[in-house]
Amino acid sequence: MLRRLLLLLLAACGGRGALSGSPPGPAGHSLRGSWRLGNGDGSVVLSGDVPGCVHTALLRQGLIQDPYYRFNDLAYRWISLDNWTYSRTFKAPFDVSKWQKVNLVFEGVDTVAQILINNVTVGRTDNMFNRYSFDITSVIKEVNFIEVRFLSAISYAAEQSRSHSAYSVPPQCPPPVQKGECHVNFIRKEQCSFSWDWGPSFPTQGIWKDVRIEAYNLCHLIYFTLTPSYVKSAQQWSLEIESVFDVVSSKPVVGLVTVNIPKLQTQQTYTTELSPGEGRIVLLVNINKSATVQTWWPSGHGNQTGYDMTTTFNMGAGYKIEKFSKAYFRTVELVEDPIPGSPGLSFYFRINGLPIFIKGSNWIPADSFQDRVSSDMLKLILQSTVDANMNALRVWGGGVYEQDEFYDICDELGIMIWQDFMFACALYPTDQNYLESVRAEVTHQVKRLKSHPCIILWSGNNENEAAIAGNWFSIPHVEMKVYLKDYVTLYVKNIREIVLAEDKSRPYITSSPTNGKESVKKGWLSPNPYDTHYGDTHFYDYLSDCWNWTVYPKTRFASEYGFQSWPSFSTLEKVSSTEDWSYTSNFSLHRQHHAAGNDQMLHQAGLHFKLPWNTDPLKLFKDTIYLTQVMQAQCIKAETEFYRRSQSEIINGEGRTMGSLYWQLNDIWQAPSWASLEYGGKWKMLHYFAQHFFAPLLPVGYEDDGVLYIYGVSDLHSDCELTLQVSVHQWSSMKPVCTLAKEGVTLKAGSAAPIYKEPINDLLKRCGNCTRQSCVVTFYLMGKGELRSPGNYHFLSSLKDAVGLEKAQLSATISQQGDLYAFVLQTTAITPFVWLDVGNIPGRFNDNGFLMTEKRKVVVFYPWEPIRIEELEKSLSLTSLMDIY
Ligand code: BMA
Repeated sequence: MLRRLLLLLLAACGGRGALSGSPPGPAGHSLRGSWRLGNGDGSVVLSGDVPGCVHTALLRQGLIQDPYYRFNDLAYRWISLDNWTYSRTFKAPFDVSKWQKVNLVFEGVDTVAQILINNVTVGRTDNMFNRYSFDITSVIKEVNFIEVRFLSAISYAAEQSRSHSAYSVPPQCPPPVQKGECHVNFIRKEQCSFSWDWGPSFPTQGIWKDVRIEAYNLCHLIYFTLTPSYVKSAQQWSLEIESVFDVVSSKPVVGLVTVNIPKLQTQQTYTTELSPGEGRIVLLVNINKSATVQTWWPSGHGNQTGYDMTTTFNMGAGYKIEKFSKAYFRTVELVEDPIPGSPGLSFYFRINGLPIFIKGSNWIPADSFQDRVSSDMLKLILQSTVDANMNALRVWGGGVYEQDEFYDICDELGIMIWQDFMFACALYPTDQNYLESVRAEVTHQVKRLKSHPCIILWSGNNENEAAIAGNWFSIPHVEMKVYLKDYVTLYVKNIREIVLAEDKSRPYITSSPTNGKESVKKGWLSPNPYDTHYGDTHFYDYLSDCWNWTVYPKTRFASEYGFQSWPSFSTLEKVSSTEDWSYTSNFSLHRQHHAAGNDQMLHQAGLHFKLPWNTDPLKLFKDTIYLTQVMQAQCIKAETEFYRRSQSEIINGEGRTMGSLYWQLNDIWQAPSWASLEYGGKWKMLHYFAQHFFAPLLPVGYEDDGVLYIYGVSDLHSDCELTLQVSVHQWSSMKPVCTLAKEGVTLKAGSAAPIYKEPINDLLKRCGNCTRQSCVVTFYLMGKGELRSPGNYHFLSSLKDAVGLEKAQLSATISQQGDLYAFVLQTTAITPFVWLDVGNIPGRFNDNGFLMTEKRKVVVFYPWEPIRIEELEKSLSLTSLMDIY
């Protein structure tokens, strides 16, 4: 939003009167476009786009292949080890002598660079997340030569680590399986760009955001932010408008500011005075009490209403700025209160006064090369987020603070954002230069992002409290003190202080996972940040049986948990060649960045399924991919359903789980990972499952001590009267052996409660000749009108032990219906995990990966681009569990 505002502002004032006597408003001129790019010794010279990076420039010029192809991440390591220079000439777009101040503004430089204009060094950069503004008033001429001389991020990080000689700041290097670079914690750059356990090492260099010249007299608006608040005593909304100016005038600048929100019948005018230097205007606009304010709600809970608003600054001497923005109204509270019957504290979010169960996932960078993350791609992934019934994402601390458009879309779609600061899985230095750089970064990012209603939380880092508590880096006890001190210095005395000063409207936590207030009590570092009685937890266990809910922590808030799977063959095919297409190829090993990951997937799958077997190696590879996706979807279903059904109860002091964010939403490249969306946006089976297990109304089945329980889970705002339908099928027959309808089930708004209970033995007896191996239980909830839950099921045994499951004849006929396509599926027997795959055709189904107990089912395909029915017919492959043996 802010970027849009700035552009509007520049458009409104840009260049106006610039060539006449005394220009009133500022002038702006972007230096986007084609630059000259050369490597350290001048042996490689090409043109490169700004915004952009060296890798994508080389790729566009055909000087390298797709960096994601096969083993190219290793082959192209030289690119990041070299020191590149971007340069160009440009004409001053205006008569520079007419302006009091001319700045060179970089919205983002990646990362370490010296900036020269006409051979004069005008500044240096060392932080990818900072915004840099250099005063070039005395340097700029009519025709100019600008150079941005980069130093390799890898060499810089190594050098910084070497010169930090007093004590080491671990980890030195990532584990070898990640094939990455060392000392990333010494550079303020996307931490996963030096490799991660799901991503390649591509430490980019480049000007990754806009760069422009800004010229002004008098004063210039740098930041403009809106923060809503609700004053309970007055029962009134107000809006804090903060404007930060650079004032170049030697005298105070007096002006009039008018704020107008027509739909809320609110218009106010203020007299303001800016003193020379950096000036701030903070205005509090009280919203007309007779207007009804529609609040902004998370997806699934209401509309995302925003109000058009105009702010006009009349700063004298004809200097007028008009800003058009959207004002949103919502409150957020992180509730950490005692819970009767439970030690510890709650940990949940209240939005507009309503406790909301957080459903979603964790966001990582959508590409190693940020300039390839298009707005179309963001829209697609974020739309897929709400389409899967999610209402939140955590922007994880090892990536980047996302581009403005990301947050704009989240505002519009109602996706709540848990925003980490960019520190992850490491200890960090706190020397003066480093801290200053971080302080500037945090100040900038909070100012840039705080107007977004989607952001509901600031969080200091990813897992760094846990790293100290668990002594991940084997620091001898006697040396620990300095690291504890550094931790508090960074996340509490600096980051937290800045956040509290800049934004009082949202909660701040120091880390994830953390024990929240309890960690604060323990000097900000808990001995066990994974404590289920406090704060949030991360939980990973690849060895235990994932269908067994008793292995999961009954936590207050599950902010990370997950299992890996392989992306589909059509996605892998683009970056591999024939010899790579097996589960144990060098390629398959190379793309797996998590030690033993490929084995863990087979181990987990093997607990409940027979592993695929085929003499055709390609079929075997595809079937194995399919089974890893089945395993992942089923595991995360079990775990998420456990968290959702734990929201209203306390058992042995644990429970009241109010959030489930699985790890991870999206992929950075084509490789095995925890993601539910593949690189490019294709839905894995898990994402289709998420649509069900995150449904607003859901029945959840599980067993405890030989008893089947069904819970009702509701995110609805009112209590509802429901009928629970339970059916039992023999695997060998499509006709249920028994059905049962339980009427008059009431489920309270925003709660989970047991609605059905039956000992398994009774159920088996009641339903003819059922055994655990021969039968399966399915169920759904039905309410008044359209209200209906998705269907759910409970397996009574592992499917590898199932008796009566047949290889079904499964077929599909496709017909076009407007922009959509209907797939009529027919089967001859009960079919578990039916999977429709249309290869590279972009789009998604309305359902997939399901258990088919009916003979016929219609599935709808939503294409993301116009396609022809013949292409769908040609690309379609149907797979189900029994097809892989
Ligand atoms: C979590 C994350 C990431 C990692 C994931 C899977 O701890 O914070 O660091 O990718 O686990 O290992």
